[in-house]
Order: sequence, then structure tokens, then C-alpha cells
Amino acid sequence: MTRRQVIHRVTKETDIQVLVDLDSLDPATIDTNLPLLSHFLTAMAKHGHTHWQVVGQGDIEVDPHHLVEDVGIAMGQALRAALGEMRGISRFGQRYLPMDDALVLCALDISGRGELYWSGPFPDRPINGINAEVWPEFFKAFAHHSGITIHLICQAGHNAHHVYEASFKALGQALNEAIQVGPDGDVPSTKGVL
Ligand SMILES: [Mn+2]
Repeated sequence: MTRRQVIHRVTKETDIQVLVDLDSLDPATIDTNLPLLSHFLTAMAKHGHTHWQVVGQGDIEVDPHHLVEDVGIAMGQALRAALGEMRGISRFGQRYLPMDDALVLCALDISGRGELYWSGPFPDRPINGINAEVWPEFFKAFAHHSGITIHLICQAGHNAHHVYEASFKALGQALNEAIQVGPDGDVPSTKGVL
């Protein structure tokens, strides 16, 4: 069973190619025309020990929103397809992720019911001119299209860069826990299907 998927998603606003290989140990490569997004995704992949290849171009001169949301959609679609029947996976994952003043909790369930539950005092300040409101759009799109229930809770933090980077790292680490395959090979649901 190869837990690997490629997605190429093109709209009038963005052109995004994603590859995910859940069992590869090769380092991720992330290249988008929004360097802050590339920086955060690189942190997510690195600390999640997950092989992502993301190449994305979007109309960021209009608004970074399109690129950030569409990268979340494409990564979510790729992950859902790569997981396949989800046999043997842990299903649940969680991580408290500190980064200096910032502390973020991510708890997730590969449930088939993709939703983002976003709470706590996330700083509403721009980073390098990019409004903070764009970041939950990534996590929401990723949750909806991966079929993962994701709770992201800001526990503390005043530096916006730290808080949002910690959020991406927390998601990467929680995801890495949830996708691990155990010895029994069962679908991890009393219903027998996810
Ligand atoms: Mn950083």
C-alpha cells in the first residue's frame, strides 16, 4: 500500500501542485510566491516529519487569501487520498507547541468530518503586511478537504509570527501522530469505516 498522492489544482486565481508521501523520510520542498506561507509550511512539514512537495503560485497582489486557502484545499485533498482506507492508523493526534511567548494546542481526529474549531486569543496583527485573518483560512480549508476534525487553541502569545508558526508546527506534529500505522491493520472505528 503506497500512502502517496499527487494533486494539481488550477483556477483563475491559483495554480497549485501538491505531493504527499506519508511513508517517505525525504525532506519536504515548499515553494510558493508567498514567502511567509512557504516558511510556515516548511515548519509544519519539518516538525511533522512528513514528506510534502508544494509548488504554488497565486494572485497575491490581489490578496494572499486566494493562495493560502487554495494551498489548504490542495494539501487537504492530497492527504485524504493518500490515507486511503486508513487501515491501522492511530487516528487521533495532539500537541502542545510552545514557541517563546506562544503556546498553541492542536488536537485532531481523522474522522471523515472535516471541520476547524479555532479558539483563544490569536493575535489580530499583520506579519510583514499580511493580515492575520488569512491564517485560519488555511486551517479551515485543510480541515474541510482532508476530512479531519482539527481543534486549534491559542493558549498564550503576543507575537503574531510565533503564534501562527506554532500553529503550523502543532498541526504537523499532531498529524504525524495520527497517521502512524499500528500492527493490527484495522480501520480505527467501532463502525468499521471512517
Ligand atoms: Mn519563523
